[in-house]
Amino acid sequence: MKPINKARIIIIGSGFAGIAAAVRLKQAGENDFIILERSEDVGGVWRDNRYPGCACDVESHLYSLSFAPNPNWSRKFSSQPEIYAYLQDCAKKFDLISHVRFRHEVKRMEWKEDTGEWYVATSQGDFNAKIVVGAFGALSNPAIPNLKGLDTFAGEAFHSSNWPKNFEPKGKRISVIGTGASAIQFIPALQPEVDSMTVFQRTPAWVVGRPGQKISPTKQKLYSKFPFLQKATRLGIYIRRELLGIAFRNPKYMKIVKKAALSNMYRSIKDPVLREKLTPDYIIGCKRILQSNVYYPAMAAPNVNVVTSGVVEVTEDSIIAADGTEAKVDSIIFGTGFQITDIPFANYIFGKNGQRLADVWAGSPKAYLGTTVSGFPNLFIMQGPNTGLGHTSVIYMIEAQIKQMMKVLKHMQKNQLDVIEPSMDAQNGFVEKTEKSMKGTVWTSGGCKSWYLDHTGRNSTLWPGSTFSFSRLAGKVNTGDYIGRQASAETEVPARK
Ligand code: N01
Repeated sequence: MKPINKARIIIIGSGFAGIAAAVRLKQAGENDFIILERSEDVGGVWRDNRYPGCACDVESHLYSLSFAPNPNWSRKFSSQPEIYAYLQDCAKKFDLISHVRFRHEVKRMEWKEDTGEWYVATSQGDFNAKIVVGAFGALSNPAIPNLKGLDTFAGEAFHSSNWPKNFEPKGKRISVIGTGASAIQFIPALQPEVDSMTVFQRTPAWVVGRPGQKISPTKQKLYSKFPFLQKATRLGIYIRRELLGIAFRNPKYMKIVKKAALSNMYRSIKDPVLREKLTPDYIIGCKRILQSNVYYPAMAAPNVNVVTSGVVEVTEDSIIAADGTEAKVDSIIFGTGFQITDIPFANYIFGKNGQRLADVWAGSPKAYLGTTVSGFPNLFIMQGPNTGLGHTSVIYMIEAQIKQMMKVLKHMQKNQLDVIEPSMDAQNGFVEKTEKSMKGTVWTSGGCKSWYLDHTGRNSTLWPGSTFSFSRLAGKVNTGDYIGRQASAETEVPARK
């Protein structure tokens, strides 16, 4: 295992977070970095998720990088190809491509205490770096249920994030498992094409309307000519979403949003039995609020059957539900989400004393400001624990995390520190405060079982406060919260204030 490559900083992943981190490093005059990308192109989840109907449910003028405004968004909620193209453009515009090592999948990372470096083994050779930015993405590894008999199924079976390029739904009997954020987008896109569709719904989702408003060319030109107009639009969306965030923390206000969701459903679903099947029994917002104008009409279509009983078995040509329903199908599509709290990357990261991140976390991830982990020096995890959101753009949180990272790097440089990590006390303090703020929110008291909660019942996924409160925390370095040292120092010394 001989390192063949060296860079001061390694960024893993070239999605939104990887690109944003790279740009900020460059802007600070740091050019000694490489980006390890397991795929053949930049773009992360927006490169991988190509299912029909794939779009963002946060407005593009907010769901984009603050330093790379795009006046040409053609829709309020852009579709996947446009977001993917935006990320490709950013990588070119900021001259990042030469930094990317494509088809380099990280297999293992080990912290070397003696040299104060990370050893990073990839599918195409080994690397050494002082600093690692883990921009692996929070939703990049699909979760597929381990269904009895799935390996005997003769047709196509795939996850929504691995949509086969040549998949032809026309005239087929399709089965969809899951009714989450992705499924509610591809179900309406497929429904008119297919012969029949059987949707296996475990828990119904609350779905509010989402007008697919186009942004007129005139408006795009105005944004281009007068950038402050675009900034004002972005700010308007940001404020509106932060106001909505207040209701997530005070579930009694969620009644207004529930009304909007019910009227969205009642507009399209006239059958009382189907209405009952599709009406959730938990407080809206407890699981991600979904947005679609076309989901309910598709679910009401005569070629769609909704089964509310769990799937127990798959045979060569059918799916069998717990209530005995058997649906003959040609293809199975899993809209079953991603591995969130048992994140695969934690299995291959080994910190101080050889401790594995997955063992330290034990399925309940904890980090200081969601970004750094005690015992794992010089590692910055983007979209780490408690940085997810239920109400607005995660790109804002990613940029706040990067702000913290840049401040820490500057602090290291100023104080001639080679190695830094948060103290365990600081990390515990952050986690405790976050948990306290989580109490009473719709995510913990909404009466649902969501992927935000880990196996201990703790919400280790979301940030419970406003995004500006996180940004304020991340915008400064509490030097007392970090432990720093020089690589050659024999004992650790607290970083100077
Ligand atoms: O996954 P999900 P997704 N048997 O977790 C069901 C982001 N996203 O891929 O609710 C049967 O939302 C599960 O049922 P239940 C966004 O953050 C963003 O759709 O657990 N069913 C649920 O219905 C989103 O939250 C955009 O009971 C099973 C579904 O599968 C995240 O990605 C667009 C099952 C999973 O829903 C994930 O979305 C799309 C089983 N064994 C996605 N296991 C934007 O626009 C799971 N389910 C930004």
